[in-house]
Amino acid sequence: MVAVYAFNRAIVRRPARSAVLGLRSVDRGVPDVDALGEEHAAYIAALETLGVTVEVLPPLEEFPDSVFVEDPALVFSEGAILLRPGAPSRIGETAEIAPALRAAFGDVLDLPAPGFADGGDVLVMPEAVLIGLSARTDATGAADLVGRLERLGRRGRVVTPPAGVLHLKTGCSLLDDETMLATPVMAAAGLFPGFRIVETAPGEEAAANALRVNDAVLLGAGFPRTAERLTDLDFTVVTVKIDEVMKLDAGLSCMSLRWWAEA
Ligand code: CIR
Repeated sequence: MVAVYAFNRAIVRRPARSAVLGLRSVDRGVPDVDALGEEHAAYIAALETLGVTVEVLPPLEEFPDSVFVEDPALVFSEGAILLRPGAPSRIGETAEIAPALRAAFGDVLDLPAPGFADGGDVLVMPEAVLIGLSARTDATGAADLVGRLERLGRRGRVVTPPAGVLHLKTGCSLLDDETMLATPVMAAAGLFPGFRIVETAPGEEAAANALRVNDAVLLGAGFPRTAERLTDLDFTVVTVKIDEVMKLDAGLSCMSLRWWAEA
């Protein structure tokens, strides 16, 4: 099986001008939509440079957070799962992303009502798929998702991340088959038995939502000490500016759905 961080296809959606109305739990300022568009374009370019063919969907003004395509769906080489995002303003994003997934995958499953699950709460690891309970992902949604994952040959495991994080992956990301990048708080939660954990540097917790893509780790720009920790461990780090993205409580995984498509 190819590594869970081997990707040759991705779907992204351009940010809408309505992104200024996107959900924000912490006020870090209103994002500048032009700068957000530039960050998004640079993100696409970074994926392409790493060997990923990117399908770019048009912006959706009626859904301010729809640039974060990771939340309404999950994708694997074996098929896709349409999710039910837990924020009322985002539930309609699933129907919007569905056509692109039906075109790309033979097998597209649905998460049934009434549960909710956001893709940001799902961390794909080599042996299991972690599903974090959160304000967006409830126990019913998580349990139903375990069943859907089984149908795609994947083992789901439900975990309870520390309180106060938006999504499981707000605080952690997979670096390789045995290494996890995590905030100190997430690292202390004991969610990753058997993994070597690299902690984000003090004050750089937002770096935790990194994205391993093929041979490189995409890391937000502006986290020099965390970048150094990764390069010291021989990871190839590619930095991407996400200042505007972070104002919307998001990071690098949130802006794409990624998978390995067999030729
Ligand atoms: C939201 O609150 O839903 C968006 N403003 C941010 C979504 C970030 N997505 C992710 O972490 N997967």
